[in-house]
Amino acid sequence: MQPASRIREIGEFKTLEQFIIERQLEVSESTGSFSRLLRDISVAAKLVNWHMRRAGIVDVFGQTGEINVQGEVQQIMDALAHKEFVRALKRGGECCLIGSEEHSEAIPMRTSIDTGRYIVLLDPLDGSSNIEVNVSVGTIFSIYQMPDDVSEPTLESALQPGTRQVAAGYVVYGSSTMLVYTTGHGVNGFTLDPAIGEFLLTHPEIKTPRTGKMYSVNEGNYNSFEQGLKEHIKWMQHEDSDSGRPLGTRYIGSFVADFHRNLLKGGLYIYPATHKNPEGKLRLMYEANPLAMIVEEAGGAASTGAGRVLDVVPTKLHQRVPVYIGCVDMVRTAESFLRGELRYP
Ligand code: AHM
Ligand code: MG
Repeated sequence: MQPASRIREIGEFKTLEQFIIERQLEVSESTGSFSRLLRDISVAAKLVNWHMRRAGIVDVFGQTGEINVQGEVQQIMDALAHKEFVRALKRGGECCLIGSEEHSEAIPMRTSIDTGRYIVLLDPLDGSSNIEVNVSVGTIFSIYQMPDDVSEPTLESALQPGTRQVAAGYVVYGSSTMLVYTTGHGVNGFTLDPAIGEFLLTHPEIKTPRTGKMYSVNEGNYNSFEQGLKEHIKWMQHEDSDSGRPLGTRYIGSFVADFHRNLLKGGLYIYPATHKNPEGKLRLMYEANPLAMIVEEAGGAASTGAGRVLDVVPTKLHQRVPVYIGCVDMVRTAESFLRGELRYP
């Protein structure tokens, strides 16, 4: 009798490092610089994962007592994750400038290797208010190249639209730890095998479905949503078995985790403008743009409600933006409701 599914041996999987080296020509150069940059990011991710897996045993829960640039209470793990990424990128020498959710200014790298021309923008620990209750959190990163005519790494050189990203990715620290990234040539996912400490290619060429059965939004804010979104939500809740409605709601409150589930299973994540956050809550440069690049590469879409996320021209490192992201048909339907072309009831 055949077993229901064959258990694959570790040696059958390609490691992240092997994969990166094979694909390094995708980023228009062959110096190995980009491969080393991704290696540095994956090393930091493993260290953050290590801290995370020990949370509750060692004293890394709780708040630092600092308020970050977003006006949010900084968690100890936020600060630890930020430190690990900055340290790994500094040591690696391929990155000349970091922008982090946990630091008000862009951070130029002072490194002995001054060849690095990559800019890394990141949310070191997204959804960190969820850590204490054992809910998935993540890291999101966006990679740009310094413009050729610029020699000094400054914030201005980092303020490029999302279409100029050379790569983007995230790490989700969940029931397993996964790193997912794209260089604009497909989306690939790697699962960390804790036994050998390697990310293994478990999810090659990820594609998101055209449409899905789930939507993710903080519905507690319903009263402050614009009319089109209110109608869209009521439409998604309407019973219509022919079109598969009502849709289910899944909302973790960790963007990375909600996004990851929707990417694999199909769904729509929304963080709209609200009274409290009139420009939306999520940050353009290190939350919306990287996940927008990934979702588009996987066949989905990302919109501000008024246009493509990747086309927004940034003016500030910590700029916020409304986000409608996920399956392409679901994003287009949301836009139609926002424009008033679709109405409910
Ligand atoms: P953070 O980067 O400070 O963790 O904030 C972003 C998070 C997202 O991960 C999540 O989707 C959202 O904020 C949840 O916000 P809310 O609690 O308002 O629903
Ligand atoms: Mg975040």
